[in-house]
Amino acid sequence: MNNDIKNNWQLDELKRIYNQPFNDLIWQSHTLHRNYHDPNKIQVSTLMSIKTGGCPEDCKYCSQSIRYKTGVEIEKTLPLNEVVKQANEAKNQGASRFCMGAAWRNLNDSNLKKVIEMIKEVKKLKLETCMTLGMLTKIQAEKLKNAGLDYYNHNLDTSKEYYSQIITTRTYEDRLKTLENVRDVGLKVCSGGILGLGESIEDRIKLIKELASLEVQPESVPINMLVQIKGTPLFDSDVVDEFDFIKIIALARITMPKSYIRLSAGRDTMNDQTQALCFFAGANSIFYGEELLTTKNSPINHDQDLLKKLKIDLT
Ligand code: SAM
Ligand code: DTB
Ligand code: SF4
Repeated sequence: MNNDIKNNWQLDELKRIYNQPFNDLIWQSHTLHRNYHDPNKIQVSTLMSIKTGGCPEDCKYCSQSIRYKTGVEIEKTLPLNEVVKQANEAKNQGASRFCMGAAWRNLNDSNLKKVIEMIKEVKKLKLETCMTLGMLTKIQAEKLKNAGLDYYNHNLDTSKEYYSQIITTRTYEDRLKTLENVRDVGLKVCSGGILGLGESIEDRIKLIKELASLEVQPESVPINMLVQIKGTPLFDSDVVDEFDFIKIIALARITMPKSYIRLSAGRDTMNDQTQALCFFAGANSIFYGEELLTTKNSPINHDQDLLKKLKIDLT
């Protein structure tokens, strides 16, 4: 237990919760959601790719791995003024957090200097800052924290058991180590995963178990639906049943009641009713903006209409 939050869930217990009748599961998750959060408010983050493509890693879902022919053009790290310009636009559109992502295996020292400048400038706009730059050492994490970074995103992606089917160039333990480094220096942790990689339902439940078992649970938990990218090994994989997706959101809410659960990539292909059920089940954060990193997000005017219909306000 950590601050009254249970983090010693057993797999059998989680399976029992997940396998309840749909209405019982959603009732349970929504009830908990109301105890910890305002059900009619969501947090919005805007994503920006500060360094696109050419990544040496082999993540089988990713458009930015150099190993797959996906048509994504390799770009250099973007200049500071471009980052500040996009952060300003995000703020004007209502985002409270600006997340900067780079197609790196890990952060190196010359890039560290550049991202520190970005953090400092984005902070001046009174936005929360988040970065996702690959693996981090504790010393690097500390430097980012000192520059004013609020959150670091590093996903576990899937279960420990299924992970090696998806990525071979770094281990699950490497990912856990980065999360530990981030936590140790006092940064807030954003960590979640992807559904639709060909994993079993049990793998999905195990992913949630891993996240919920961290000594301090992540403040932010992005649940992505695979965006299928032509040219990657996972293109044309079986699509996730939307009820199964909603059930994982519910399980994340039940096991991590205080966390923000982000309905992340994949909203573009989800209908409004599915998204509304995800919000009911406990999702209370989204990415807002025309683009994710290299793919389209749900259009802003569409999101605004949906939130208006549901009478959900931005935090
Ligand atoms: N390169 C860094 C890393 O992998 O840690 C940071 C950027 S990476 C694109 C961040 C996360 O985006 C991945 O861990 C993965 O969970 C998610 N992601 C990447 N491509 C995706 C896709 N096609 N569909 C859904 N999620 C994806
Ligand atoms: C996360 O969990 N999802 C975001 C963010 N963290 C970095 C990334 C989604 C990427 C979707 C595919 C793309 O646009 O390339
Ligand atoms: Fe590289 Fe990150 Fe894409 Fe993996 S997910 S290939 S590490 S950019």
